[in-house]
Amino acid sequence: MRNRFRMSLVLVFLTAACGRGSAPPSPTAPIPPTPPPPSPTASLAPPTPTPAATPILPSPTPPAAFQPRVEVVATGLEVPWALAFAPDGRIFFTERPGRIRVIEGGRLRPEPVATLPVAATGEGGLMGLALDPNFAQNGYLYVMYTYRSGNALRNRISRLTLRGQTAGEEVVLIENIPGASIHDGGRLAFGPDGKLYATTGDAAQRDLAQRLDSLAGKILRLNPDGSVPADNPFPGSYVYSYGHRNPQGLAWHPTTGQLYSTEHGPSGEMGLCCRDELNLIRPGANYGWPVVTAAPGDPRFVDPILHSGDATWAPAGMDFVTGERLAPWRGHLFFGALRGQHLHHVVLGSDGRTVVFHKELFRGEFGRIREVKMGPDGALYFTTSNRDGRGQPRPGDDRILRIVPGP
Ligand SMILES: [Ca+2]
Repeated sequence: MRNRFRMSLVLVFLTAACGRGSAPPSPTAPIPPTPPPPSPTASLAPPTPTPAATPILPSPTPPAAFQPRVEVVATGLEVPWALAFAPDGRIFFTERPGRIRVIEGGRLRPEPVATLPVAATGEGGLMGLALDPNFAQNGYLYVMYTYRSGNALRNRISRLTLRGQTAGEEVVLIENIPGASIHDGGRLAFGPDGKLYATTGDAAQRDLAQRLDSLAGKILRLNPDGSVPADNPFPGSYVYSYGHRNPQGLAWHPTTGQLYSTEHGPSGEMGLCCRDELNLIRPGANYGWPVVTAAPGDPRFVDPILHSGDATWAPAGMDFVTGERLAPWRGHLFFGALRGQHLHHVVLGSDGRTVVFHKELFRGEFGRIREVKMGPDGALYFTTSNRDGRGQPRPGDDRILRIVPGP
């Protein structure tokens, strides 16, 4: 099937959305001076001269002549939560009820490579998936999922080993991350520094997000063997950043190596609504939840670089476009919107912090969109989430789709 771009989509400039143009606040939390090093393989986006003290705003360059189309990769799925591409072309993905499945040679294998005994309740279940940077040699897959411990829900991060068509030999890396039927975070991704990053939600206990002795409401950073990296911002702690409500997206800029994360804003807590966030993540920084939301300029916290104001996106997976195939979008950031039912297209300025423009693509066309991931084939993959209990399933749902050059 083909879906043309809707060029009538709203183009919104950030200066209106964020409402603050002056210098960013400097958080009081200790900030180590060195961000993760840039990816050695990143060479595709234009160089980013950033030393200027004042953000330079390149003129927006909407790709007017670019007509992508959408291809169907797989159908009949149940809440595909995360995608991971193996070096040999296989596509691994999680389904939230507990299955790890694989698409091989363009065909979905009917049998999962693993079915995990997860607690698939509410927003929890089998969520994040990442393949080891040396996956071709060691077959390691990393997963994050919700499980039941007595009467409580918890989340854990585990490593599995793939042998043939079966993944097993589970090694638990982190246990007892607070869980709940909502706000479980769950995204896993390897950074360009070779460390494994994970997002955790506040597990509906919002005050935990400000507590450095809790793993809830955080972005965590760990060595692949589950130990704490020696250069983490808080010695002996997995915590990389804190003050998060329910972050569910992680992506590193292809040239600067800087980390970005999407986060769900309040849905009724303290009488607040909406204000979903896109954050530029700095090690050790405090992103404010539940003390502040949106971008109030409180110097104790780091404001988002973009937020949804009074609208709700419910942002999830995200990635930057790289490569030649979608060249007009190279270096642009895309994230899926569940409640917002669209793919959010973001162009950053050369400072990596200013949003030059952003717009909503495919609004309503595919329903809820959860995972977004750049494929090794140069296509941008995304997944629907219409069978998660909050959507309206359509024929073929849930689906994995990909954007390729059109028409
Ligand atoms: Ca925040």
